[in-house]
Amino acid sequence: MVLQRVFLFGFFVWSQVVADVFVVAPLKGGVNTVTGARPFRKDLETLNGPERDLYLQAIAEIQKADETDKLSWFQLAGIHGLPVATWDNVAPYKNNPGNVGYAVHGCQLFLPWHRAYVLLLENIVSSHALDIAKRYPVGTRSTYITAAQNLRLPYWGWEKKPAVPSLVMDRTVKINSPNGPTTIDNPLEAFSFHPPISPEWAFYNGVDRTFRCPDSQFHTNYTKFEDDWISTCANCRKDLYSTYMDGSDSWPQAATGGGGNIGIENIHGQLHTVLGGYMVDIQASAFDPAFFLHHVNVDRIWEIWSAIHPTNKYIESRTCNAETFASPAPIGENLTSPLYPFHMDSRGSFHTPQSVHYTKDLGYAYEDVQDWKFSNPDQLAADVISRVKREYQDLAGKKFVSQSDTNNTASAATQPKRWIIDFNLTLDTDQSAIVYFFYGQPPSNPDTWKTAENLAAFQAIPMNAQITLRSAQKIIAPIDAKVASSGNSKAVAPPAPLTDGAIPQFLKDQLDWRVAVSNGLNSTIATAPNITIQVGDQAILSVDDNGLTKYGSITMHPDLAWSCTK
Ligand SMILES: [Cu+2]
Repeated sequence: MVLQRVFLFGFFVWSQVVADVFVVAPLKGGVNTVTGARPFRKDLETLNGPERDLYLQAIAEIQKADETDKLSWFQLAGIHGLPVATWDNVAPYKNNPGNVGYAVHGCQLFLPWHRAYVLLLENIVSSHALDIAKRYPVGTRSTYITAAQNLRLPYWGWEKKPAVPSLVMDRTVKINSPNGPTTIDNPLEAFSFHPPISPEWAFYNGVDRTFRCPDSQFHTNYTKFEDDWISTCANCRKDLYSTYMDGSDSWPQAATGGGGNIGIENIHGQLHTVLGGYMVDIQASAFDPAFFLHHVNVDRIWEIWSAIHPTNKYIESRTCNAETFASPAPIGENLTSPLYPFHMDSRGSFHTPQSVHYTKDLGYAYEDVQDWKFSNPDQLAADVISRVKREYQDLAGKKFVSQSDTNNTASAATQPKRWIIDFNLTLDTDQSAIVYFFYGQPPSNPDTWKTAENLAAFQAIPMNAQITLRSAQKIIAPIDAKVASSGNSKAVAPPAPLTDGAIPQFLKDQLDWRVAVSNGLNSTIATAPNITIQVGDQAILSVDDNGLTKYGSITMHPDLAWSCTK
């Protein structure tokens, strides 16, 4: 093993002694220090040959490592939530902290924290891969060593197509090992606890293997997952495209939502919720091998957004009302906030939002954002935008505004607008939830809600996500088209064209909502959720040559706010 374990022993009793600190360092292999070119974190679907062989074997080795080893899958996954335990000697902020891990959610630190977390696994995978490569026969050894040096963690590009890659689902995989071709248990399909899982996980008690979208026997039901993901994915693609192209320059809004932006964190929550099982529970999600595949993609989404918005102001100094294993609430958010428990150097300093801001400092890149090829950020932005437009051809040009609004563009008095639901949901549950908004009445069968013709918007909220009060803003689907196609007696088609002034009242009259909760096994309609809804509008100010849309500030209509318990 060539892991960067650093042992420092002071010569004097008063010198700082930091024993056995794991340093999360940028990988150097394959990095061109002259041009700045860095190996890609690849789409899992394109990972092949020696890199695929090494990656799968490395993950399998980490999963098999003894659970007392801090670099075992068990302990690495445990950093995020359960078990509530110290990692790398980073102490809890008080004795017996609540049921929390080190991970930060619902704050600006969400993206930087998870970037450091993914980099930690990348360090360990790289180290295993180099060891494994050296075991190959002389004839192929040098090829495998080069592959190991270039290996970075792959991602699951879940927004690219509504299907689960076979490498995520198959129970076994064929690889070329140092001893020749062989079949192994697929380490990306599940993690098996060993020794058996502790009773601390009441919900999962007795099930020693991670599962997804489970049936009543706690077996993964992929058919259900793929069906669900097809409809959710259509929604998240719109959210993502809108975040890239229509969203504001504001970093906090892009990261966590607000100002008409749903936020990358909320988009990421949809996969957690729909994949279900371990993934839906924030406290247990990191044990599922899909977690890191998912979070590499989330990291990629952040990287794409940053390239498109080169002048964004990263991290607004403020506090965030969240608590973690190592920090009491509220957490201070600024460029130098420590990202516990990830050590940046052998002296025991922690990574910060600043230290993980640029991938060029972290030894990896994504094919979508090849910064070293461009002499300035604007050229890079133009290249990334053209890639995004190609990837989202089906959505390009659709601005999610109402038809009547676009019809009104000729009028000097009105500007085209988009409409936003701003909601505050109070729900007493520790289950995951999905809140749906409809024009008129929802269909009676909750299973059809996600694909209902009169669906205006929906938002998935993972389990243990401070769900008792959750607010978000959703851009709603074009009003006229949805209402006209709903064929629902309760939804009344607006007098055409609906004037801007009449739309808020129309929405208040027409918007209905429901909340479905899930314990990971069954979905039920939530009891007694309370919601406060306001609608807002946002003028479309301009569309630049690249197709990037600028919006005005949101005008809320608080006089028409309504509150409701079901
Ligand atoms: Cu997380």
